Amino acid sequence: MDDLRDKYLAAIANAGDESTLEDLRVQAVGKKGEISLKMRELGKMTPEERQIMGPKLNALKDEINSALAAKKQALSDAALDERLRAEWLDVTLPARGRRMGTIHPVSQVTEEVTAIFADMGFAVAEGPQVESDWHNFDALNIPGHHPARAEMDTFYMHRAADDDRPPHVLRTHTSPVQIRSMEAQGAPIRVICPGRVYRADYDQTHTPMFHQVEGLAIDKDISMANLKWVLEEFCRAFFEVDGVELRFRASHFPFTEPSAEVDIRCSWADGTLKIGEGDDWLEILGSGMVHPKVLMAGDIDPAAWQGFAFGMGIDRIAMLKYGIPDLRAFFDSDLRWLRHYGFASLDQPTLHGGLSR
Ligand code: 2NL
Repeated sequence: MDDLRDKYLAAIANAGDESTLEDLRVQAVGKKGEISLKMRELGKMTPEERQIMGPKLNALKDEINSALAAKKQALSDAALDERLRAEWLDVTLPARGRRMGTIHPVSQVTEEVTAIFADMGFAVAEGPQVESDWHNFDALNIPGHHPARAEMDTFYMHRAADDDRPPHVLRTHTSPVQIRSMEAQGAPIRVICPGRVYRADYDQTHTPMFHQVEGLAIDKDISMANLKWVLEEFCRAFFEVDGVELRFRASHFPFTEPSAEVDIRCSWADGTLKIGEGDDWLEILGSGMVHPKVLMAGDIDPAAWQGFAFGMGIDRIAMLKYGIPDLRAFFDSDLRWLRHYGFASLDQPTLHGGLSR
């Protein structure tokens, strides 16, 4: 029995893997293993011999089984240690930089403009890009013979030959969204409407789709003075110049009376544009007091209410603020351009954080 014990305990201690261990188990304590065969011999012994040998054999079997179990555990611990060594990973390392794309300057500037006007109490309104010609033109006091309606500027939707209703159009400005806002909520109202607009025009400075933001404020006693303050406040925040100077030039739009175009002071020294200093002026928006006929089209009584409206090109002010030279490149989806002029996706513009950080 001592020989058996020494033999198996040594073999178990030396086993290098689980299958060797399993072979040893079968040889020693398996059904036909050496110890099992010895146990069968108990039957041939005298009761006295059996009383001594029985417990000894059982103890040996237990000892071998626990040596097997302990070795098995040791082997699997060693295997796990080895695997942990091989698959070691420093979870404190920063993640590998994965390109997530960038925010398009048009989206960035739309967010910036929205944040500034939201701070002044303007809500954002959206509407359809395919409009009735009533919402796009008539409601804005643009008569049928007006050049803006001419075939060359406006994209008309297809109509069947036997359909004589007026055709729908791709909206040429976001004003129809404000008409719809007036119809839906009445006065008082303060909204801005950013979005895509379409005009049949393509050259250095025009693309057939571009972006516009318009604003509308209507109340009992809104005046041109409120318009000036709101636009100055906007330009100060957007261009990040404190002593911003604006120039209001008398102008004409069918939907406002009086109307003014707004220029901002700038310089072009060394071919680079600086906003807020110098002796030049740059046109940045159009504005005016909402024409009474337009209020009526929006179901608002012009005898009780009045207000101002303004409009500007988002693409254009994005180019001015961020020094982007070519408008047409905006819509080419060129990845190199997007990486160069795009904004970090997690860097949301906020007024308190500084819009263009
Ligand atoms: C420009 C000029 C302007 C408006 C847009 C407007 C809208 C309603 C009523 C009255 Cl519902 N006016 N919008 C007013 C003045 C100018 O845009 O140069 N845009 C790029």
